[in-house]
Amino acid sequence: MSDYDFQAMQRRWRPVWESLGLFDAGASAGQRRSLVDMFAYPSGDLHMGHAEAYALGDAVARFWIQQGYDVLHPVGWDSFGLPAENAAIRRGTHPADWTYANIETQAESFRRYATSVDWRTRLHTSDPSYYRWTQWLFLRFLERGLAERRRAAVNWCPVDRTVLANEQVIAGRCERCGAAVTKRELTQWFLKITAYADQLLDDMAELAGHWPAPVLTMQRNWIGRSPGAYLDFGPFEVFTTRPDTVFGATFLVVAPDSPLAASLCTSGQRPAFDAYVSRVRGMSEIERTTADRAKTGVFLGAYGKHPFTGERLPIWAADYVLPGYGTGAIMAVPAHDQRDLEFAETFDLPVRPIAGFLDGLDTELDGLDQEAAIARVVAEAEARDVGRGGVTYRLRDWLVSRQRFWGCPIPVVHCANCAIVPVPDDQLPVLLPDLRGDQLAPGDVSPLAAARDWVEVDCPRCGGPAERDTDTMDTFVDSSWYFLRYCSPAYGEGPFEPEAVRRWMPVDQYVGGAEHAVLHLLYVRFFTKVLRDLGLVGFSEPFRRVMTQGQVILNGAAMSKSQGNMVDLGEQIDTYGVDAVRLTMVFAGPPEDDIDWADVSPAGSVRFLSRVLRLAADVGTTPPTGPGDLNLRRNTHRLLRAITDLMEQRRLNVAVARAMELANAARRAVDDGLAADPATREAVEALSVVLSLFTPYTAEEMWARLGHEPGVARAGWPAIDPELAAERTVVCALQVNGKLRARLEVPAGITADDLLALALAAPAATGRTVTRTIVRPPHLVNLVVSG
Ligand code: ANZ
Ligand code: ZN
Repeated sequence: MSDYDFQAMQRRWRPVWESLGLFDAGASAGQRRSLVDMFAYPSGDLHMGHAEAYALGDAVARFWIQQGYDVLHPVGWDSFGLPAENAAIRRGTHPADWTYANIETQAESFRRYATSVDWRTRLHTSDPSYYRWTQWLFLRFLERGLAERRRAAVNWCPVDRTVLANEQVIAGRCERCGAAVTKRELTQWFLKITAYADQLLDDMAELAGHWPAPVLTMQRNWIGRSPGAYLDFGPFEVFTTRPDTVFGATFLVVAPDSPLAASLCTSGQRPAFDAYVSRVRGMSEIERTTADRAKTGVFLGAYGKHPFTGERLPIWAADYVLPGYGTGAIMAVPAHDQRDLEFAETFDLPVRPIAGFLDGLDTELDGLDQEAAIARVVAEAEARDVGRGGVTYRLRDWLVSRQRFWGCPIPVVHCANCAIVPVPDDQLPVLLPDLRGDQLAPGDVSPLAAARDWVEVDCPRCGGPAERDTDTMDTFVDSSWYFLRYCSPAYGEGPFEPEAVRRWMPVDQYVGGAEHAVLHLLYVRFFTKVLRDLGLVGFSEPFRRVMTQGQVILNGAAMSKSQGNMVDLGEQIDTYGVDAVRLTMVFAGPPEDDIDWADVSPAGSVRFLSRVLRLAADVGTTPPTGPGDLNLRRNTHRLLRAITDLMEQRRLNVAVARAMELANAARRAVDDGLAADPATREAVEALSVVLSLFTPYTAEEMWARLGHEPGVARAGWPAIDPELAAERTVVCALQVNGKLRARLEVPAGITADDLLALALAAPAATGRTVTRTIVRPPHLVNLVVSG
């Protein structure tokens, strides 16, 4: 690494860049673009996952800057949350101490990592100047009836001692600590995301092709729209997706842990029912809905009435029916539904075949296909006033109360006279009291409840004695609107300055981890729609384009502290330098794929970077002379065109591969004695600009060696000469077992891989078993086939 002194480069260029204000939004007269990286949670220093995401996002932002766009690329911290609180309990300190110390550490690493962010945008969600507006927005939700306090069975993490949103329960376990989640009856705040279920689904149409398809699929499944019908069986309605099977219904089942079951149960069945319910309460939803579990349940002693036949149907309670879905009650159709069949077999209940079932409607419509039969039954139910077509969703309202300290206080007070009273806007923010250490230890209620002189206030409405709400908001509320705050981080008149949001939003490119597909990415979409309905923003979707990166893993396994297989970002940077780490991250593969750090080579990146530095030194500062080698010029412009397209498509790893080709071509020219040829200089200057997207220090160093003033980041994307860039094509012979079978027109500069792919896709090759290939780009491919 002798001539690749990354330490010296990192020391030299950082202060120079900072003094130039290279990345200030508004610094260019071009069209505006915004790129937002999912902001960091300040636990410890930046890690490999951050490094990957920031390398990818930064390459896109820097590409835009080179193209002359006026780019907003902000930076901030998602700085409320449990890890800070747990650290404060362990250390006897205040969560802010740990939080803001970590933020400083991360900010320093950020600067060293040389991302093109505008530091003037910097925000922290735990600053009162930020959470004041989180509270303000909560009150707007409350005014619109979109925030509601109600009693419900909620997910409870026994380790973190706080409730969790459904989205934070992964396979029955706490998303954060992995503990098995149980249920509790609590009065809690909910944001009514279900009111936006249809819009969240419908608006996905405009995201298709711009958001990763798996994210959209996960959101669609999470919202889980089921069209069907509500049918009236007397004491209650059921939800069914198969109203056409209603004549096969032989019994009814309700969720045991629902108020409905308790109210229906007769006194004779009460002891058995109570015993059953207490068994069910400790179970997770996952357990309850597992297929081929032995069926359990109790008869409630009550009966319902079939909406069409009037038949008396027994009502059971069974754990496979969940309280939170549909109406929490079903009609059981054992002839059509596997779970109902198993239940009928276990408890010896009738199974009624439903061939000819529509005879029950006394019509000529027997033999309809399923869709028509459903429509027929729904129409008939509506006509007889025993049901109606309807939709249900898997999506539940978003539970936002948390019984923890280090979060945004919920800005309401509870008054014996006036019930729930919002804290007036001009009294915001409701500041957190100064609690630390042991005072934060989780108990059955929020730690804030113990801060009596904070809790006890005068009612803003009647002046009588009242109490503050002692829960704090889910931190996902903080992160549902931060991208808007970036546009005017110091604004004091509202959550964001309308004009600034009009200028920069929605976000053109959002970058972050796919693990947020149904958490953050769904909540942000919901918030944006509510803000639109409040008249605060003029768009419905927050992010035009989303790029989700894979994980950095090691030897095929996820890195984790408990596994002891963490790769330390700081150590990698100390060994290989920032640029080599960044280049390795981007070059490893398509952005969405996982990177196995055992399979990549930061040392290889170092070798490449030292080669390009030498190349720049070889070209040096001498003014070029000579005619300008045409072949090299063609190659340079063709590669620049390819790199431009690849950057647009976010195929960043392939763009890097093309940059490496450009470096090789320039090196060959230098070795052939063309160091002073204008074509060589053009190639190496273009290479510096391209590399400034990925390896800013090395690119700046090259730029200096070529005799330029600092600031390669704003040198401008090289102009591509269309004539030089035009692909020349040549005719390639496709042979099969040595015999000419086809002539393919291919680009003169085609790679062996691309040429082989073309050949294999040709009609002459399809259906053959290729055992060996001979590829000589661009003129010949021979496929050896068997049989
Ligand atoms: C009768 C029937 C017959 C059903 C049949 C299905 C098939 P999705 O697609 O997930 O929406 N169901 C309704 N509420 C339920 C609850 N709270 N807990 C458990 N199961 C519930 O599923 C809807 C179907 O799941 C509904 O349609 C109902 O069973 C059941 F051949 O009604 B079906
Ligand atoms: Zn009052």
